[in-house]
Amino acid sequence: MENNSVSIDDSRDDPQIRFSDIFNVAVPFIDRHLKAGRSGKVAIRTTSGEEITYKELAASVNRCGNYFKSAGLSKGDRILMVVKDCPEFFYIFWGAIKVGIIPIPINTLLRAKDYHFIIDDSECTAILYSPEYKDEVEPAIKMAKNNPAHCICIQEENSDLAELIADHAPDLNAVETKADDDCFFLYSSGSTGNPKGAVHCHKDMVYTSRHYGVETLGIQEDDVVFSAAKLFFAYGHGNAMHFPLWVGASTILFDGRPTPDTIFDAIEKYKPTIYYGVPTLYGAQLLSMEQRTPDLSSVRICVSAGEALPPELFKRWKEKTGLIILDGIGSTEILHIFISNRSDDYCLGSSGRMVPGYDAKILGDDNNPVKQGDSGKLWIKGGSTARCYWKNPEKTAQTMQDGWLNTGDTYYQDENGYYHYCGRNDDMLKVGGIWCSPFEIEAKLMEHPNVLEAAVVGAPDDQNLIKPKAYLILKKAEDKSEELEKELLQLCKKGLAPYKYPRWFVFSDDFPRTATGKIQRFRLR
Ligand code: 3UK
Repeated sequence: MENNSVSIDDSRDDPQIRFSDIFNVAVPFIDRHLKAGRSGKVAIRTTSGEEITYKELAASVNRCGNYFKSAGLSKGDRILMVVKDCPEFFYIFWGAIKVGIIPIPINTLLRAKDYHFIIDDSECTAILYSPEYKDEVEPAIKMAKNNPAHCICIQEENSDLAELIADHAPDLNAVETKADDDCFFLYSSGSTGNPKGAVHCHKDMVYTSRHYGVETLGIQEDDVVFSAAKLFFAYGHGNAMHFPLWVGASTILFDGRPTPDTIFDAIEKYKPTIYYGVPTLYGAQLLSMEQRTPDLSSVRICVSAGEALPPELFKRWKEKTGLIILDGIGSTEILHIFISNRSDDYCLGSSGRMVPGYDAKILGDDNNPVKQGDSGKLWIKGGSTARCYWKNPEKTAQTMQDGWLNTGDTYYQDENGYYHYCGRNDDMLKVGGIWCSPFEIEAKLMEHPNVLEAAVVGAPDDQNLIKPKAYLILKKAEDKSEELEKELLQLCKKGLAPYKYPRWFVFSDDFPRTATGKIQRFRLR
């Protein structure tokens, strides 16, 4: 096989991906497009009006790789990226990979103490950041024990990336790496404890792009993608960067805060064919559609991940837009989505069926597989799973065993093969000795027309027994009343197993959320 190439045997039902012995993933994702005749095609369009062709992308990636080399960085060094969604994100990420440096994109919504931890934990040699984040990043650099040789605010006078790389050559041969050499890390924030760096290899992006992007989603060269989930998030990373670059499509980058209006504006103006959102945003978008009728006619696929999509949101979105939302579950450790609904094969309220290339097992408390239909702990095996957590053998051993990854989720599989989410293992409730999924109760509450969002947690009653407690955000706060509480109670008592109705209702304006918008139920408890 030619160096840096991938071969896929399409004649089989489960196409096998093979990698050349020498394999640097920047070649198929960046360089390949020039030979394939896409030099003049737009790879990246920004909502501030920039257009970057595949040829310009490759040249900037190469200049950036050459710049890193000239700055004394070398193979195996790690660089942190606290970078907003902009073309420079691509130049740094791929330029680093091409010269064997390990880029580590991190959440741009973190605080100084988190950056401090990651600067020390990763033992990075450089940190590159957008000026928007300097107030949190710069104090973190000062606090850290590790002293990165290069701290660069990339869109500021004197350290603007475009200027730093301008004098470097636009050609660069990829450094020799292997498909299972370390390529990039993504830090995953657990609900407790410090973030852990999931170590991903060169082959991983190929695996997700092929099995999820192409075989499951059906992304094609003429697609234009737009992800409301940002590039630093593994979900956004695949959506807006890996998949379009794998097939030679175009991606739209928006560096601002995703709100219903900013997202609708971008969709109307840049006309994506694939739109990726998260449930919370779909919910807010639906609400805003009471005032605004956005033109979504360019969109053929809507995707949701990050947390389970409540069936009510799916139904309302379909009613309003005529489009279905494809829910799928992914994780930072697996890199992207491994169970998913499809346009021609979906089951409302489920995460869908297995993505090709992944296997699942659902284990009971005794660590044996449960009967089909019973819920248990979901473990996943597949070729894009992180090799380990960086410098954390204990967590690695707990989470990754014999190629299987413990997702931390409880699932059951129905008789048609669809997987149904029942909650995080740590969020599940036992009520009267029986497992009870907060998610099921939330979905029921959200059927009520006044309810925007619901979060259910376990709370002790006067006998110190755990019972469900519902926190609710109403569409209009003034709708709160005793009458409404009674209606909600009736709705739950009628539609759920008898032990499952919430014993308390608390109305709030917002919920505690992670930086990526997930509800932090443990903080409500
Ligand atoms: C939960 C879901 C129900 C689940 C992610 C798509 O979310 C992503 O990665 P994270 O590491 O979190 C993983 C955990 O989030 N989850 C995600 N999607 C769903 N639960 N239904 C869903 N559709 O607990 C999972 O273990 O932040 C999502 C692609 C790449 C990703 N990294």
